[in-house]
Amino acid sequence: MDTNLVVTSGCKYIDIDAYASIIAYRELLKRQGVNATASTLSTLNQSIPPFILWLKHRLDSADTLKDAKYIVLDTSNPDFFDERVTNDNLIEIIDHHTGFEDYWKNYPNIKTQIEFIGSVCTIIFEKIVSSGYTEILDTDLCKLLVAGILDNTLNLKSSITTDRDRNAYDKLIEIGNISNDFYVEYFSACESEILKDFTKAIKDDIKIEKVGVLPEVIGQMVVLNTNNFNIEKMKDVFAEYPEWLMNVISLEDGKSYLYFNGDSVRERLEKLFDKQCDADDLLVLDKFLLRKQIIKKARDVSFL
Ligand SMILES: [Mn+2]
Repeated sequence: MDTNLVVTSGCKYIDIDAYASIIAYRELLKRQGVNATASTLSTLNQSIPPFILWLKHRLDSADTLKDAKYIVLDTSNPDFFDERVTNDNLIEIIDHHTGFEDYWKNYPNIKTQIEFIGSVCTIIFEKIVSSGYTEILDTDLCKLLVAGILDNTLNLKSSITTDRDRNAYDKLIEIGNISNDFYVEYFSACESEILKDFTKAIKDDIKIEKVGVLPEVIGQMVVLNTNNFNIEKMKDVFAEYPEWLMNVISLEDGKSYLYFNGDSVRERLEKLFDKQCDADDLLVLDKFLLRKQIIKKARDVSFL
């Protein structure tokens, strides 16, 4: 009897890169005659809006199949694997997060491909092409993979984006006959999910750490554009903190909108970024920075 192969990802939450790549890899394996399913025990996060779930390629149910072998995508940290995975039933890992490359060298029976590129969807697309099964790339499968690339590379504008990601994106748009505006459809759908509970979305992504001249409390939200971003509602969330900063990353114009409170924070931010504020409580960066990049900058700058 054929072995059951289960393609899965991390525990707790999975994002669109994991969701799309496990489904696409299952499609490739099935086309190659392998008995493969794609499933997760984790919650799907807000990067997987309803219209993505309604595409024709979907997850299989997460049954625990007897004697199943597992393939894990989009994570290589064994502490964060889907709960069904053990080092004994795991046969392959494909990931784009660094940190565990050496660990897996101790397990030569587990095939490992860890590459620091924008998205695992890019790797799966390349696998489909190099194995000669491009015909499985129908419009819906292309949309899944494109969404994974868009999300993980922040609309191809994040510094982790590589030429391989851009090439995969271009090819998928072409093969799937997808509109160049698909990014608007995708990111608007994610934004609507976030805006359903705006306050919770901000609260769930607040980082509290005192670094350099930055306020101790820093929030972050990724939006298509700032049109629907409710500044007053945001200020309510931060009202309990003496000093705060909110990094709103706008994907359409590629800018960071840094909202903050107080004259002192304003002066420190103007110095840090060597830029005048656009308003009493707003500094706009012409190229967006992720919160971790802002924190790194504050840490590296010692003159303040
Ligand atoms: Mn990823």
